Amino acid sequence: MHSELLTFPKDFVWGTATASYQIEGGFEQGGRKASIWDTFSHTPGMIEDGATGDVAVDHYHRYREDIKLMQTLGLKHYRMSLAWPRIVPDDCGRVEQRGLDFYDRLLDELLQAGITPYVTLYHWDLPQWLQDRGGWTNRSTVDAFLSYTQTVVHAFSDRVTNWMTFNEPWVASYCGNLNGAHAPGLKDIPTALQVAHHMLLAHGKSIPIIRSEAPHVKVGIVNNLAWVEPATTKAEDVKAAERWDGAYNRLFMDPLFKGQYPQDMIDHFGNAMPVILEGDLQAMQAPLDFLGINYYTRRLVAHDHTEPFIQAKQVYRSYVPRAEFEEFEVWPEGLYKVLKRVKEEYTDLPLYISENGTTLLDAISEDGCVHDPGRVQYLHDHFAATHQAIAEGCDVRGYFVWSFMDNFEWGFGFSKRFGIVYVDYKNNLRRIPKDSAYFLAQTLLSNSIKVHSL
Ligand code: IFM
Repeated sequence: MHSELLTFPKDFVWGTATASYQIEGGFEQGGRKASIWDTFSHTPGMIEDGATGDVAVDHYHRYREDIKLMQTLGLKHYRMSLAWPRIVPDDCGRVEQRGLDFYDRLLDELLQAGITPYVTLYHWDLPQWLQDRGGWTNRSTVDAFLSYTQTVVHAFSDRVTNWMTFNEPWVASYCGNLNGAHAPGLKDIPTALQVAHHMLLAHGKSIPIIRSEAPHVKVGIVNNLAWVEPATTKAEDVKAAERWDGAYNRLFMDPLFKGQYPQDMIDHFGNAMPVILEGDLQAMQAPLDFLGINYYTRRLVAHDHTEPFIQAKQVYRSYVPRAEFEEFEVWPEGLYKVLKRVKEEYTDLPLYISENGTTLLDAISEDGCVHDPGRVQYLHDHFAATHQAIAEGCDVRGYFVWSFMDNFEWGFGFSKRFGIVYVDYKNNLRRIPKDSAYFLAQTLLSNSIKVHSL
């Protein structure tokens, strides 16, 4: 057996990621009003363990302690999101100064700790007052987003130089409006596609606004991309995999980089396609400074004529390990392939892995530590896959592990743990770095990982 050191490029950005609703809590503090996730999580039966984000992991009150912990671990980069309902809580469109003040304090604290923030504008917590007017199905929500964007970019770009517009528009549109698993809990194909269109439009239209408010900042979007393969060589499975790729990957990448929706998707969805006004596709193609990629899994796909959206389903192989979050295969090679594909088919822009991580049944051991060898291995293998893509010419600039700490995992509530820091829900939400946190700390210190081969 020999071992090799894989060194990452100089200045490679190592960090962790979170999102406002998943960690903040403080749901009625500082003038914040409801988001669609407050409404959804308060509706009985919507969240697996009946949890809400009312307190989440109380980052709203404990942000100083959390930042101190990041600093102790040597973390120098942090991806977070802003809660729109803290900034524009109600339908008069008034800006809530106390919301801005909260993020002022948080950003100052990060910078004082030597941590660079990467800030996402929309990580799913749409103000409820906008949903009451039709949410993302209503084109005027695009304008509301632009106005919110202008406010926060103006307020924070002296300290935030990396902005991300939307996080995972397909999850926000489909899980929220197609299968009802996320807020606002709708189940309708044309609605989901119209929502996707308006999110991509809001993204595109926000770019010139951000550039004119803050010409010095860098801006990008975060798409979650999967590596898709047909379950068999049968023509119907091959076609099903193409449809999966079309609906979940290409429908969200082609407008950004090719200025059009994929023709096979236009044919497939027919009348369910969204209303597209003149200039929309052009706006969506606004030039970016980077692309964020969230990668979690390969999707092995088979034909399924009963599935209403794309007549396809995901299948699994017993010999391919899966995360405790069972929908996800553990498939690091897919990350390498996604990165290569993005470069070959879409763009040479700098790339960030804006999220990657896994769930395990973590527990506090007798020694008081949280040992998560499965997550350490998972991260190691995905870091190695990224290194390979870099070695083959992909311009990957950084890697944000999802997530800094355990948190409210949407429809699963607190039943899934993605953090590299354990949150003890039974004991005052105390934070305990898991072994994976120390592994990340060591990786970023050496800017390298060790791989073993026979
Ligand atoms: O927790 C989510 C995050 O909000 C978006 N990306 C996937 C994560 C894990 O499911």
